[in-house]
Amino acid sequence: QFAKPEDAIKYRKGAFTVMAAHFGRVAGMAQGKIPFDAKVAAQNAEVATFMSTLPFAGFGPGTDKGETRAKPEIWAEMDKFNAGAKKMQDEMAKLNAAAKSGNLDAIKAAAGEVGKTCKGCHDDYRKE
Ligand code: ASC
Repeated sequence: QFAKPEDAIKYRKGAFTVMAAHFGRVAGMAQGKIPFDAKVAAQNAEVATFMSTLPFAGFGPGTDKGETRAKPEIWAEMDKFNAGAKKMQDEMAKLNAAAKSGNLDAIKAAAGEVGKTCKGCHDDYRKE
């Protein structure tokens, strides 16, 4: 899928960046930092949900070294890492459903759960 390990690293970072941009808009509305617009929230949740499926293809063998903050524990604990990825994707899908409903309270709750999954993995698997 990737010609070189650095291509995979670039890919996964790009996918996380795009996911974060779109999740961030929904999270911003959930936190009252951005005015709530149900249509915009739904559009951004949809993109974040799709993007959540992409980054993990970029953590293949040999992609532990290079321009990355990914800790070696990822490859030593790949099952646990993948379980964390799945949890994030599941919570993001719930946020997507909440955003489609247009219910701000449901969006707030679901966005909080997504944020916890982001932070959990960063605490365990991302260098400062
Ligand atoms: C975001 C983002 C993260 C998470 C994290 C949640 O919007 O870019 O990495 O939420 O800050 O704690």
